[in-house]
Amino acid sequence: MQVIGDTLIEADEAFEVRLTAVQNASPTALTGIAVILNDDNAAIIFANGFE
Ligand SMILES: [Ca+2]
Repeated sequence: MQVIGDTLIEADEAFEVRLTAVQNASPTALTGIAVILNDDNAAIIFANGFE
């Protein structure tokens, strides 16, 4: 699966993939959950006099 990255700070996102009516294999149905973790960080800016 291709992931197109960006630099926006976003919440983690999840989606579910269901395989049904699988033939010639078992189990015949599968469910998986994928999570896209945010990998962007907020910049921390220090103003004079603050740390
Ligand atoms: Ca992002």
